[in-house]
Amino acid sequence: MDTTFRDAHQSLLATRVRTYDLKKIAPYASHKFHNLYSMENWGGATYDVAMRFLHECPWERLQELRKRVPNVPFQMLLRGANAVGYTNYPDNVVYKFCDLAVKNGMDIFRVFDSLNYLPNIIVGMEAVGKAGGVIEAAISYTGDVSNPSLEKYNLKYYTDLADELVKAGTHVLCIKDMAGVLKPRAAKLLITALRDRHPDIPIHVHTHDTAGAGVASMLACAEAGADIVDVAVDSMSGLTSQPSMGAVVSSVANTELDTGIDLHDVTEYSSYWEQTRNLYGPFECCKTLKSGNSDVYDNQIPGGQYTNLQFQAFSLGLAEQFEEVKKRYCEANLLLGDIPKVTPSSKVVGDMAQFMVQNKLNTAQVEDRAEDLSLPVSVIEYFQGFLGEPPGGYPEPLRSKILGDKPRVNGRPVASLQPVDFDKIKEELIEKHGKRIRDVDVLSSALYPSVTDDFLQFRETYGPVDTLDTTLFLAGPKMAQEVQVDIEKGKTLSIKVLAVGDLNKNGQREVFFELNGQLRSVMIKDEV
Ligand code: 3PY
Ligand code: ZN
Repeated sequence: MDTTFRDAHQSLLATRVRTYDLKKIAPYASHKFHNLYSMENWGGATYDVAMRFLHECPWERLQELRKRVPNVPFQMLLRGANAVGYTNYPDNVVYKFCDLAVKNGMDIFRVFDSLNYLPNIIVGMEAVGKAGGVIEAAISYTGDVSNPSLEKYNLKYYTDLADELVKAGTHVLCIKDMAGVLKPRAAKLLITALRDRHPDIPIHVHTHDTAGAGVASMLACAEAGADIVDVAVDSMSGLTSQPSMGAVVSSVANTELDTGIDLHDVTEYSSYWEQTRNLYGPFECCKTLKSGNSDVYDNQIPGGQYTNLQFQAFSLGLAEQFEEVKKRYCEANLLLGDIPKVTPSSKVVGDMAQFMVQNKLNTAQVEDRAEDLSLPVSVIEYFQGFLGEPPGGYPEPLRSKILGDKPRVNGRPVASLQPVDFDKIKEELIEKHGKRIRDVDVLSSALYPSVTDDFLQFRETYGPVDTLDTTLFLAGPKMAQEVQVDIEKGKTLSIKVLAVGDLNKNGQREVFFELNGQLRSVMIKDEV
């Protein structure tokens, strides 16, 4: 599977790659990589970021890509009962989401739960199945099955969970190594065990290359009987992204695992992405992340979160603080019960780690003073059971000390939630934004109410900014530069900024420009 259109840029460029740039290369991918198992191009953080930061509709991205790639299965990441959000939604939201996703062109849904909590995974699986999608249930990999002293997440833990997922009807079984901690020897042990137990189920492995061993691990998986591994095109691979497509393709060329992909095509594809990546300089992880980091084997921070935490620490001028956060992250994980760490459980561990750093607390101090600390909301909610149940249960007496008499949820967190009333949301949206509200807007609003409101408002005010090229979108036009904007097929606007007036008493400036040769002006709030 090629992850370039989703996880690679989620991990390296803060999920900022725009539909504009995906659309341009989609036909090439369709022609040259028609024998991919799938292209991952949707879900995870892309849904939220598309609306919140790119001011574009995630559903239109899916539709546009589908038009350009009719022949390669599309794959997305579904966070189980969290769909493409950060919190549990009532089941009817997850069902509706999957239904619309299939209708808009999605094929394969990788479904996971951040605590490997089976009831949450099963909600997602059932929703995908009902919608007619391909169910790829994922086990989030944590620990190290090649280290006999780490007993909690041993081979039996994974094979038991795999048995449950197969019994629940998954079409494909995925090992989701979200931090990149599946070492080659562990990969061989794990995939061999799964292959022996389930000879017929397709096995798909996902990893991140944070330590630098990703290619070796994916080769080990393939040799042990995995059917599909995840890679990103070379120029969007490595570090916290997936291992390199070109490296994997070349390593298995002329063997029985030959992918049939031509390395020259990978190189050409990579060159497009190399140039495109340059457009997203402000979001580039490489500003701070310069090399592989094998400390991920200790801290197990997932790819996207690794770059985020590092970026946060560096932008506060506290580079040394990142070392401290990573140490506390390990401790916070153990305090919370040694859990899989992936959205949103990784946020709980990250929030706890940062809280410990800011308040200069170690594990013993947290345990001693738990009743009196103002812990982050995410941590309290985790202990209340809002995410689901962690493997092996909650650590006690810490949980009781933290919660006191706060309510606790037993079992599946949303089992008692009222279904969302989509008709009511639609009415409210029409009242605010007019009649052009579509079902996909209603669903966006059920998932992200205020982000969707802002997105719809922005679109009404400024029009579809996804037609602007990326430099123009991120940096704006230079004075006297003539820019072309294709608003629809055969309709191009030519815009040239001519002059910017003085600041008036309302904090605005008059901007003079030419639109298709006609002089125009507009008042714009000065935000500098
Ligand atoms: C996501 O949930 O967005 C992830 O990529 C998890 O690994
Ligand atoms: Zn990932």
